[in-house]
Amino acid sequence: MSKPLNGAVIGCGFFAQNQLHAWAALPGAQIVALCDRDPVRLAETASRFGIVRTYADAAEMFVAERLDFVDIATTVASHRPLVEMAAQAGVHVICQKPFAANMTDARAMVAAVEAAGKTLMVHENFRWQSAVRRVIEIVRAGTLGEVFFGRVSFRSGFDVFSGQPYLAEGKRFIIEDLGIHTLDIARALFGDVIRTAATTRRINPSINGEDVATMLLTHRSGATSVVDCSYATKRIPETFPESLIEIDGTLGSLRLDAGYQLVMQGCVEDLSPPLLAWASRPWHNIQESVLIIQRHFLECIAAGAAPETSGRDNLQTLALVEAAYLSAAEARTVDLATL
Ligand code: NAD
Ligand code: 89V
Repeated sequence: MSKPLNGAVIGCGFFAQNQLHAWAALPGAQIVALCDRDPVRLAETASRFGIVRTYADAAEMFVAERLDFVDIATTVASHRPLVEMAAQAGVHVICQKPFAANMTDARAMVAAVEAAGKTLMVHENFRWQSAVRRVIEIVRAGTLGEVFFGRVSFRSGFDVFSGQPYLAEGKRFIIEDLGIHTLDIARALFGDVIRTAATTRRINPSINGEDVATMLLTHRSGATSVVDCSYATKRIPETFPESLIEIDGTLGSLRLDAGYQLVMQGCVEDLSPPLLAWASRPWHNIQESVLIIQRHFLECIAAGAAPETSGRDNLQTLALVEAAYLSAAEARTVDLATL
């Protein structure tokens, strides 16, 4: 067996804990260093995962450590400088979503890592959730024939603000944070998009951004899809954090219903994700996808292949986010080629 890759995680906040649990479960990697500018989070996380070498400053870490890869788990404002620093240091990179604050930054980040000849993957994990993955495999196998309609829907009243208070503060909220995942699922299922039209609303008065968005996508394949998301939906039972899917094709239809129930051609298949030892409900669906995407990253490095959710691929998802905001702001259809 080849030697595990040496990695470092930058950002020891809310979500990085999942990434660190997943790394601990993957024999192909070992996390040898941690970085966070918050000393309390850094010390607590280092002690939780038994990681001895810690840094408050990423630049110092890149000088001091011999790394194969870095896993950037900070919020979006720091992504461009950290990705460029990693490219300069000549290491493979994983960067959390949203990959960048705008298309200019995103393109520069992709170019920097490509110039370094290293692998860049965006931690765009929703398309790696096992139930969603099963639906993607069915569509890609052609079982439904030519797909002409799809819907990817995420509607919830779950309090995401207690774990991630910054989500209530930004001018942008649901499309940039959550819609980005469901738009990416739509791309994985139906292919790239040529134009979109979107509406947004803010229902919760105590946050700054939009918490409801509805997006109509025209895919290059000819399929039309609706991607809708809401954190203002009081529903019983609560379905957080499930993405519900409907697809119509020329040979058949399917639905991924609440409770991870796949309904296809009159049959029901239970796609409930496993509860990993370190996971907790209702997050276990997302937590499993973290393990799967990080395993995919290691497999791609070993094979010298581009990750499915590479930085370059993610430019298309990010463009959809930008197009949705532009469409909603100007009440018009946006052609993706203009971005
Ligand atoms: P958080 O605020 O809890 O944690 C971020 C940490 O990064 C903080 O501890 C902060 O001190 C540190 N940090 C910021 N800039 C830094 C820098 N330049 N150098 C060193 N440390 C720095 O945020 P979070 O909720 O963990 O979210 C982190 C990212 O993960 C966000 O981009 C968010 O959108 C994403 N996220 C993804 C998923 C998913 O399923 N893929 C789920 C939740 C959050
Ligand atoms: O997956 C995420 O990016 C999270 C959440 C599911 C809460 O939207 O921020």
